[in-house]
Amino acid sequence: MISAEKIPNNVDLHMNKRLQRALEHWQPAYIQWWKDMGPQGFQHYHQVYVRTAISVDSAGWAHFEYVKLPEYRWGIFLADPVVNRTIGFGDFYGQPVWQEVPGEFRNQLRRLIVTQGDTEPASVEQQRWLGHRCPSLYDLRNLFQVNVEEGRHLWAMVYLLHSYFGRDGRDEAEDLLARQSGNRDKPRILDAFNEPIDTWLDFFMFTMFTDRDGKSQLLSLSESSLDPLSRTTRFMLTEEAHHMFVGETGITRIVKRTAELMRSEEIGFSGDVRKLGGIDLDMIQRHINLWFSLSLDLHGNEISTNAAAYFSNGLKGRAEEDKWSEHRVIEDIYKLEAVENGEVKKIDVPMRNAMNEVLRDWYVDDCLGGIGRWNKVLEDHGLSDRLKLPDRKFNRGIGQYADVHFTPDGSYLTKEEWARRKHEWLPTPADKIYLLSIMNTPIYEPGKFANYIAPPTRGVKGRPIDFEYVRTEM
Ligand code: BYC
Ligand code: FE
Ligand code: FE
Repeated sequence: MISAEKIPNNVDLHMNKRLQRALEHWQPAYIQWWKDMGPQGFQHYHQVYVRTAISVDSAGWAHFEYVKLPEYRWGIFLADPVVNRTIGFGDFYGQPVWQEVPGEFRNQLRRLIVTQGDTEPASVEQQRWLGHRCPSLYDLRNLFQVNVEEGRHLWAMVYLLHSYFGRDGRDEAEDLLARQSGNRDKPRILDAFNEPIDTWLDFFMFTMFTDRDGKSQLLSLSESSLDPLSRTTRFMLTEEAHHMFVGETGITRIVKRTAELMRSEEIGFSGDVRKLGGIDLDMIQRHINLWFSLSLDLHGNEISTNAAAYFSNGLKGRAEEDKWSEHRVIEDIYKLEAVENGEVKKIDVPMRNAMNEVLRDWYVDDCLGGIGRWNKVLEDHGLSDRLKLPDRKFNRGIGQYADVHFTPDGSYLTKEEWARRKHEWLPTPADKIYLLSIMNTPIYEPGKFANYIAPPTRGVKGRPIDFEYVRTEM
């Protein structure tokens, strides 16, 4: 068993024997979970060139070494405290932040932390087969980097549960390892985390769009009055940036390769990239439509009393709260596009009740930058095709638009029209079969890349692109 000294941390773990014991008890269950549900086939014989956080300063969390994945040193790190920090929003605006959980908000906070924590191992489970289909060693390493950090994010939430929620917290920490993505009896809490991620196109879309929901939610939790929650999520955000980098640049490289193949002489400049094992732009667009809409759902209902309570009580704020001019938000109104009797109209909602939608606005805006960069690649290759985000009413499963149907342009559709046409806009079973066919043979040779994706512009941490990012060691 790995001992507590091997848990890198900046929370003086050795000083808190009770917490140390609780974590030591949880740790073997975690490692067992990792072996059972983590990257399949990459546990014992492979060493991966990964970054391990060993402290929160910039030098400390960019420490790179080869490790076998189950021996990764999952640590506990809080961002440095902000001196004299005060509550930044809601009814307790201006009061000192909390170092302990107030009894009256215990259940709400536990629920937020559990929901956040549940997504982290869920994503590792969803991605556990991808290593067998990787487009290169560089990408394989990135997958595992994301996986170990999602594992660390689980540790971050378990640390809070063990430290601040006593017995209930310990039970919740165990349940986080008991639920399983896609399990019929014990599924993960939020919808998008129960879909398997079978292809690398899905993986890059997931890290682009769903990890970005991680960013919105972590930004809003980092505003929390519960200071340890704020500090934990602030540090998690530094890792989140890498996950979105993997997603955005992964799609950039696919788009680049597609653009090159479209103009290839071999297919008579016909654009039929599938003849060369490429991924056509329509298929890329269908996957954008899917993962963007699933990730919009993760922001919850447009009108939500939960969200209002979280805000009022100072538990969960808006992303970048300091950019807003007013922080109590008592009289403000949000103009929401609501559906009434099948018609879309603007209605007035008290802003506190619309906090999920306010965060979704921030999210949509944050997604747009990436789309712009993908389109720049198309433009640079002299192509007039463009990728775009679908309307936010498209393909929704949560909220106002869940029972009505819209095209990606936002036009209303009847149920029948939707059933007939949805495969024009969403990935089809044939798409999946095709993607699996071009990913069937993994590429484990350093410096080689599958034909559907361009190499990255640079390697990891100054290493060359053909560096042996994952090596086999018997
Ligand atoms: N699926 O009032 P509402 C990440 C439920 S991603 C299923 O809108 P609320 C990551 C809801 O639970 C970030 N159920 O709820 C990314 C509620 O149930 P009850 C994860 C859903 O609380 C990639 C009911 O509907 N972090 O980190 O305002 C890789 C009423 O809804 C869903 C967080 O989510 C759904 N999509 O909003 C790895 C932060 N949406 O009360 C990691 C913590 C709603 O009727 N969570 N429901 O039983 C929250 O802040 C909130 O729970 C939510 C939901 C924003 C998710
Ligand atoms: Fe995470
Ligand atoms: Fe992430």
